[in-house]
Amino acid sequence: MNNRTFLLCLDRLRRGPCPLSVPSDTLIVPMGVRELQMETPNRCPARRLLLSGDEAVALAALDAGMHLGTGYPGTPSTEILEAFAALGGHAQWAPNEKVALEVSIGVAFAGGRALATMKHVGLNVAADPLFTVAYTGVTGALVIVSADDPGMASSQNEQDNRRYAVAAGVPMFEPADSQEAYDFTLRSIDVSERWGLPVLLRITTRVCHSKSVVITPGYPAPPPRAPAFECNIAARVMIPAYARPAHRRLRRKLAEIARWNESEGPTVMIEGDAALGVIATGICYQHVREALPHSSVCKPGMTYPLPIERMREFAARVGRCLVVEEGDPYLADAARAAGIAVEAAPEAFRFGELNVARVRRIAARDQSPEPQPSAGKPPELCPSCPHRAVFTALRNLDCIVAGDIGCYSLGVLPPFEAMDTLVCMGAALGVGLGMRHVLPPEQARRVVSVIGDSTFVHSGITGLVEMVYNPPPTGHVVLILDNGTTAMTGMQEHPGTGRTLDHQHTGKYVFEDVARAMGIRRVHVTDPTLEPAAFETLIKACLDSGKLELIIARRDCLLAAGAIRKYEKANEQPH
Ligand SMILES: Cc1ncc(C[n+]2csc(CCOP(=O)(O)OP(=O)(O)O)c2C)c(N)n1
Repeated sequence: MNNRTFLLCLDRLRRGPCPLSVPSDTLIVPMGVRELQMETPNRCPARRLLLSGDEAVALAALDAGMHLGTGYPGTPSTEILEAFAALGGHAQWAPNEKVALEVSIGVAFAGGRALATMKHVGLNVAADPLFTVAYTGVTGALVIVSADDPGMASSQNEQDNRRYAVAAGVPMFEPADSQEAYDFTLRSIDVSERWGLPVLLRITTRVCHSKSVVITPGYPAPPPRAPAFECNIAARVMIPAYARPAHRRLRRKLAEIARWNESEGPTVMIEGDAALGVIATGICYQHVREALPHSSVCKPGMTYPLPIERMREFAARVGRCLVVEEGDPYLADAARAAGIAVEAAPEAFRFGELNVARVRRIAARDQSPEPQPSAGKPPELCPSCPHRAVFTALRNLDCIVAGDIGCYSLGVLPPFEAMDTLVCMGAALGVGLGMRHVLPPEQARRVVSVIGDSTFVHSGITGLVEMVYNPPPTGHVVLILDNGTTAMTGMQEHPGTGRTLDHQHTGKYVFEDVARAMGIRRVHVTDPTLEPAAFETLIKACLDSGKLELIIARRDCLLAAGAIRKYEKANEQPH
């Protein structure tokens, strides 16, 4: 059975257009990945499961025999690789998203199936290889998950990564629930292998984290080919002479995929009230079904290239054609550019997530002020978090703090209010150096760059290279907050912990050794919680020295410390 026949069989297993409307006599197994783990090696019986979107992607990856899953943690994508590993898949954390994508490209060049997972801003880091792998194409399958966070539940911006699919020329699927997260992962593999292109699986917070029913087909998906190297220099070495035809090749493939999407793509059409038709994708489709149950609906599953002719026919069949989407007016712009008369939500709905109430407002053209959600309890550093000692010292010394992203970002809030900038992962070093270069000396001498251990590995190291290469006249002080884990996203390992995703012993990236090897002579390793006054004195001395100073504040995260001890002990046992 080939991939496409498998997908057809999968379709036949479904009952009704909305997987959430499972008939009442249907047994739903409320099973999470933990229970599924018990089922191996017969991984693929017909099952009805209750899974989150992230778990569904992981299960599909497993069922499809994905050779490798790699990524960098980031809400709401983190659980995909964790679930994939828990199910028995080969999963690993990369130092950052760019490396994760590059490793995946290597797997797919070698004819294997690869899954690269990241949050939306992670795709910015991985954008360089993304744009060019669209030209090279792949021999096996490459599925790139972009988990977007409209509403910024846990992010520094709410960029809409559907734009990346268009800009890079990468086909894109958008699941609306866990069933589609499972199905579209398989479809992504199919499209990737059929056209030899990377495929984006764009998924948003609510789909990632909500649980809904998943039906699996009852037999394993067609097995992947065994990876083997085939030389194809013109396809994979993107010097201009080979890249020019590669770009033309990409556009031809995208035109073919567009035709396929019109005729065979996973577009759901619901014939309802002809007076109101709604075009919606992803989680917005679920909100529309609840808010406007009688409306006609057009839900493209592949959203790049769009099934624009099907959208045109749909719009022509209904009186009023409304586009309901979170984030940018991506669908509305595409429809209008194609001459389809659609109505888009007013600008106010571009901000934050949509929900059923907001969709009702959009449909009613209600532009009255929206009720403000009640202010919740502001987040704060845990009691006894080692970061507290650091921010107490920085506040007492009145430092100008170029900050970064992690639990320690909470140093910006009371009672510390000791962070002055936060842009993106790794920016603490460059931003701090920039300020040092131009501020008057008395201010420049107060500037400190503060960065977490996982963040330093992700993208801080090149900032340290910059510091050594272009040192400011007043020197600089960098603080690495080494709490032995990636705390913010749920305690993931990283190269600095010396343990793999599943907590096994591996090669360790030692911050102080790397810094010394780079020529930084003044490296201080200390526990900031042991003697807070001495720690503060150390920072003051570093600020006053006018040299390049690196302080590694090392103390395990309180919430991770017990587990870290357990992993280390287990790793000491002879295997
Ligand atoms: C490009 C990018 N990838 C991932 C994330 C999600 N994220 C934010 S901070 C962070 C790492 C935090 O770990 P660490 O630097 O060790 O600080 P801690 O939370 O442990 O204090 C991650 C993975 C992000 N914001 N941006």
